Amino acid sequence: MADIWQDAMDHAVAIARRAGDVVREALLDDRMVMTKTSSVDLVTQTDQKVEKLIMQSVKDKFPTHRLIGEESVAAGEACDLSDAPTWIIDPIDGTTNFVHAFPFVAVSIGFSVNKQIEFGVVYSCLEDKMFTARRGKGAFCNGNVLQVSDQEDIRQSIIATEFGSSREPEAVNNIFSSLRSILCIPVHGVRTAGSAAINMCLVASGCVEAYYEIGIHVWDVAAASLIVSEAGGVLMDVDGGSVDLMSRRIVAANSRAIAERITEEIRSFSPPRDDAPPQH
Ligand code: LIP
Repeated sequence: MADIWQDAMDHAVAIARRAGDVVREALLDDRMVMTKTSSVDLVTQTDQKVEKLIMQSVKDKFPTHRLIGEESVAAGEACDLSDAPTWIIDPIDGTTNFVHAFPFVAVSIGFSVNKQIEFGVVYSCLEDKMFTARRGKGAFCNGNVLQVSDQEDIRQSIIATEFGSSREPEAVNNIFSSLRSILCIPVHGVRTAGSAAINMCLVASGCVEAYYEIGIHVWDVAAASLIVSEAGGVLMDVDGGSVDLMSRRIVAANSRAIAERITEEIRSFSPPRDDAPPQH
C-alpha cells in the first residue's frame, strides 16, 4: 500500500538539506546574536530566516497542514498540537553551537498526525548527516540503518545531557544534583553535544546509551523521538511515566532498564509546558 505521508517526508528531507546550505553559508558571515528568555538563550537572524524558508515551502506545498516553529512561538504564536497534520520545526537546534561554530548544529523537522509522530528528519548540517525515521519503517543515517547500543549495564555506558538555558542558582543546582548522582553510579562518562536532536540521534546511533534533559521544547525533540524509537530505543518521562512531548522533560535510552535507572537519579521539576496558555 502506498505511504500517504511519503511525499511530505521527501519534502522534509529536501527542505532540511536546503536549510542546511543556508546554515553553512551563514557560518562564513558575522552572526548577529540576540537573546530570548535569558542572556544565554540565543537566537540569530539565521534561525529566523531558516524557519521562514521551511514554513513557506510547507505552506506552498501542503496548504492545509499546521505548523509549530521555535521562532514563531518565540514571537507569540500558539504552540498547540492538535490531531491535524502538523509540522514541528526547529530551524537550528544548537543555536549556541552555531554562534560559536561548534560543529553540532541540526535542522529538525517532525511531522505529527493525531498527536503521533509519523516521520522525523534531523539534518546535522556541519557533519552532513541526514537522520530520518518513518513510523514502523526504521531509522536511518545517510541511508544506513540505525540501531541503539545493546549495552544493558549503565556502569558501562555514556550518558548525554545538557545544562539548559537558565543560570538561576536553583535551576543550576537541580542540574548538577542529577548530574552528580548519575556520574557517581558510576557511568563511563557524560557528554553534551549542545543539541537535543543530535544527542538523541547519538542514542539512535548506539554511540551513547541515553540522553535526558528537563527544559527542552517540543521542536527540539519531536523528530528525534521517532528516530530513537525506530532505532529500537525507548522514551520516558523523567519520573518514569510515558513521555509527553509538550512537557519539556525527556529520557531517551537504548533500553527500558537504562532509562528507568536514570529516572531514579534525576531530581525532577516541571517547567511551564509548551502548550500552557501564555502568561499576561
Ligand atoms: C537547545 C537544545 C539544547 C538545550 C537548550 C535548547 P535551540 O535548542 O537543543 O540541548 O539544552 O535548552 O533547547 O535553542 O538551540 O534550538
